[in-house]
Amino acid sequence: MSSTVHKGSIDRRDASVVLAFVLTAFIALLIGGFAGLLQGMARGMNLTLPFGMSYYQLLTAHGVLMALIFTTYFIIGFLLAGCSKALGGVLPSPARRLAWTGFGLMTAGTVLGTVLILLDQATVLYTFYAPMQASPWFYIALVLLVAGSWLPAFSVFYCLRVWKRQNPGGITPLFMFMSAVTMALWMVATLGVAFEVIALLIPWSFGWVDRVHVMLSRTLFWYFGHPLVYFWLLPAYICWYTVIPKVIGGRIFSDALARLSFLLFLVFSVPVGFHHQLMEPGIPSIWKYIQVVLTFMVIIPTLTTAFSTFAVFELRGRELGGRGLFGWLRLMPWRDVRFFAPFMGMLAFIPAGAGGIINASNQMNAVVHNTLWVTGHLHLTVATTVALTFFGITYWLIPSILGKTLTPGMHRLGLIQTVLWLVGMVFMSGSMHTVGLLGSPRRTAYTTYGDHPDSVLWMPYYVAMAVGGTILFAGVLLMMVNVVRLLRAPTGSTEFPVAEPAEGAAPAPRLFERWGVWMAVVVALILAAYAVPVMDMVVNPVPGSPPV
Ligand code: HAS
Ligand code: CU
Repeated sequence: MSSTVHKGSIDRRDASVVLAFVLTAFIALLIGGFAGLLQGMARGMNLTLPFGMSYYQLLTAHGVLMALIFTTYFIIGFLLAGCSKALGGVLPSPARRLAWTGFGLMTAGTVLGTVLILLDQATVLYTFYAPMQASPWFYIALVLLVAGSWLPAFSVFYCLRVWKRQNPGGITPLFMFMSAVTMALWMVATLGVAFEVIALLIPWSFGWVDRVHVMLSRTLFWYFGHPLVYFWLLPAYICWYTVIPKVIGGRIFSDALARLSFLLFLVFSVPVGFHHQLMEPGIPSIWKYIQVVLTFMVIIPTLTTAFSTFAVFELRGRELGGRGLFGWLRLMPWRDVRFFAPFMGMLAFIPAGAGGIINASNQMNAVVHNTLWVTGHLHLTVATTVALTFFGITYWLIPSILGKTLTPGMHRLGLIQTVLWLVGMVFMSGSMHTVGLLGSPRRTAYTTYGDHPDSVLWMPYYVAMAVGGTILFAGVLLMMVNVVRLLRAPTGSTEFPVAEPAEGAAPAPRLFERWGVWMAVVVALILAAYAVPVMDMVVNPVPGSPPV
């Protein structure tokens, strides 16, 4: 093997598969970002779209490439790298083979899906709600993407098994444990969307049946759609819990609390999809109420995460001599992009999460549902908190696995990229939130509502959104430059930062390693939240809808 010349933190073959996922993620970000730029201009500056494209077509491309493709590929690359690292820098061959096969399937799906969107055969937005109908091949592309992503999930589980065999009775390394929770969440969630696509949408789009059960398909979608957002967030949390403490020179605040938070996310992420359907008829209020209560349960692991991350900052800052209430904050490594980008992501999560609580409250949801407020919320959560953390990871991940140096110049470019992103987002997401409260609908190319004076009121915010979108696109371009520069960085070595737990901390309880118990709780809660209302939909079917 040629590892003598390879200076990366993980095996060269592992680095290749990780890089394949991460670079595909960034290609999706570039194309999806361009679609975002155009649609922002179309709306805010009356740009006529090229090639006879429609606003909705671009919006589909933007949503699919950013929310589904960029995230999933990046996450898989990051988790595989961490598992390799936890196994001493080399993945077991079956795990690597699974990852490559998954990459092939996913990429076939991604290419097919993107082509269909560009051909205007799949203008159904990223949630592909029925009765809007796409070409059947678009749904097949989705199946390839989802089923393909299960294979790298199996790689992570396989790594876990190998580690357990090598360390009988040991507590799984934190990174690997968190990766396995993330992938377990993904498996449970994607079963719902796979069922929706295979059992409902594909037969209907091929014309084998002429009507589709709209309510059931949307319910299955959101059974998947909410845990999806936690599938994006948990890898960012892996960085906050295990990487950031090391970057700032500290230790993990509490290994056991970190694991508990992840297990709570696993348990409470799935049985909550109705909070996206609060305004829909056909679901009895009591079930919406139960799912909203379960939704609010995720506030617990969220706040333990906020507490733990800031505790690490404070402990480290005080160790460095910080005094007073906030003196420690000054001593954080502000010029280190590995810290700065994710930290800004954390700050964004305060308004982002608070907005989520508003969304999930039935009465307030009536005000914000289907308005641009929700678009503002999703841009603060996934497109700021998660995206900035992923960017922060990229700055060390690429040079580390390739055996290159993260230069001071790269840090500087990274800081500029982060600031650009934040400024763009303040304009864009800020105006979206505000204009949403003023009643402007989301997913709407233009509205006059019969030239109601309100639509004049909305216009300045659309312009601000377009300005923000333009700044963000500059941020995407700079990120591409940064990725290319990372690939071409001088040979050397960059640490793969994974922190140790604080000294003297109690080990995690054995119960946390009992996967069977936790999966049983997951299944029980899902049944409690969904069994009755879904049975109700199936047993009392509405006539169903022909395609739109
Ligand atoms: Fe959400 C819609 C509810 C979190 C993503 N969400 C969306 C959509 C996306 C999305 C993509 O209930 C649009 C889907 C579509 O296209 O239709 N969301 C929530 C709730 C949370 C939440 C309750 N969302 C996320 C995350 C996402 C994400 C995370 C991506 C990564 N969301 C909703 C609802 C809708 C929705 C409804 C549907 C709306 C509709 O009508 O269509 C929670 O997880 C949030 C919990 C977070 C917190 C944090 C608050 C922070 C506090 C301060 C902490 C203090 C600190 C210390 C950190 C509770 C309270 C700071 C100290 C210093 C010194 C600075
Ligand atoms: Cu949700």
